[in-house]
Amino acid sequence: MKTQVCIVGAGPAGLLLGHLLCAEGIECVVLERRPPDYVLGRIRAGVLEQTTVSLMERLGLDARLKQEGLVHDGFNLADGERLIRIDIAGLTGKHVVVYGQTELTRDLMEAREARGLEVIYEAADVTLHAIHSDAPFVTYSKNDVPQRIDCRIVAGCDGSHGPSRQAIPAAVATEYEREYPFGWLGILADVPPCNHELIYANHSRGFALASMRSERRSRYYIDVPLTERVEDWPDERIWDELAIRLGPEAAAHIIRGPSLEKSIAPLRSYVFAPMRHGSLLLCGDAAHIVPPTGAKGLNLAASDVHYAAEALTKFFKRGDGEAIAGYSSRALARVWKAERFSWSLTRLMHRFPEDGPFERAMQVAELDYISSSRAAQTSIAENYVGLPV
Ligand code: RFL
Ligand code: PHB
Repeated sequence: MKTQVCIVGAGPAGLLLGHLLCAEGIECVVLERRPPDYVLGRIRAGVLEQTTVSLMERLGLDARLKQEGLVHDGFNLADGERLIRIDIAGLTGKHVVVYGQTELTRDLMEAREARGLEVIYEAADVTLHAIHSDAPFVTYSKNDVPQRIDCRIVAGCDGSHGPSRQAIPAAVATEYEREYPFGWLGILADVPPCNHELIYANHSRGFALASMRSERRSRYYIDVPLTERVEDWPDERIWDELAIRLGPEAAAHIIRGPSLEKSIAPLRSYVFAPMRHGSLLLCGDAAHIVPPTGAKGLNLAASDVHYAAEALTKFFKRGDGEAIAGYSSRALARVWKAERFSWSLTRLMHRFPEDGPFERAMQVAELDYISSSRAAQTSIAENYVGLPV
């Protein structure tokens, strides 16, 4: 088979890129290792920046997002004693939209036939070849039959463990990494949220987040040491812990229910640079990971794809090779700012095991400063709502 762009991975990055290229009349094929139901079963992000919403709008795939997405004008930081509201709308004139990654992925998946986007699911042993050249190709097997796709560009949208990043020689890249000594234990339940806006809490027993997917479906997280296992956390133990960490005001409104999903995700900051090598562009988690504290992962995948689609359109329509060459530095400029924000919010809102009284005093002072400074709140709000692309 021959195409212009071979996209590896049909998560949000791969599907968004596929749709944007189709809309520009650029040929592409998406290869995904998993079956569609598996992709939709992953419970992940919940908060969309305006940039991500705008991409769905541009594609004309935002009907359900508009109808079911919850517009949030603010969120809250709790520190045991007080609740600091960050008035995103008042401070930036913008808002975020609560709409699950699962739903966004479903919208992109359901539109593929109508838009002529070819996605090959259950593609095994995907391998990239000759990415340093102008004639790369990708091999895989489907139902045990070996296949080959010749293309001009490969887009690596295959998440943090995919083969794309690994195809780039270590000698030409730099990896930046920070691991955190805890993970987030998440619970999804069909109960109304305890608050109409998100609450991020820093409690002496640890971090907690009250989030949601809809007015009837809640998503909560607590941080746990990496040694913990989901089996150690029956639902009631999680609800008890949430009630303590989120504080009495929120606890009074927590409605408990059986978990639909429960999992532990380790926290990590990671950047792989550059995000392009020869004819391979990396987008989304394939190139970077942020801890979920800033709700930036999916949104960064969307902004990468925005830059990639723009570069590929210039390249295929006008033969502009510079656009491809400039992709990595454009994308990384935004990535690093999101890395900084996610790292600093993680630092502020979690109790690190190695912290002593000084580090805790710094957290208290910073929360105190944020609660009393419009400038500090504006800085948080403009990062949370998403920096311009
Ligand atoms: P994905 O979603 O991992 O998709 C990659 C796809 O590539 C496929 N793949 C392969 N395909 C072919 N061959 C191979 N060998 C392959 N290997 C892998 C995979 O099956 C998959 O379908 O990456 P993408 O598209 O870059 O999207 C990134 C986002 O998924 C991720 O950043 C976010 O979910 C992160 N994240 C959040 N982001 C936000 O913007 N806001 C949030 O509120 C938010 N909350 C979260 C999160 C991530 C979490 N976890 C579980 C890490 C909350 C959590 C708990
Ligand atoms: C979520 O609802 O899953 C969620 C919300 C905000 C975050 C991370 C995750 O910062």
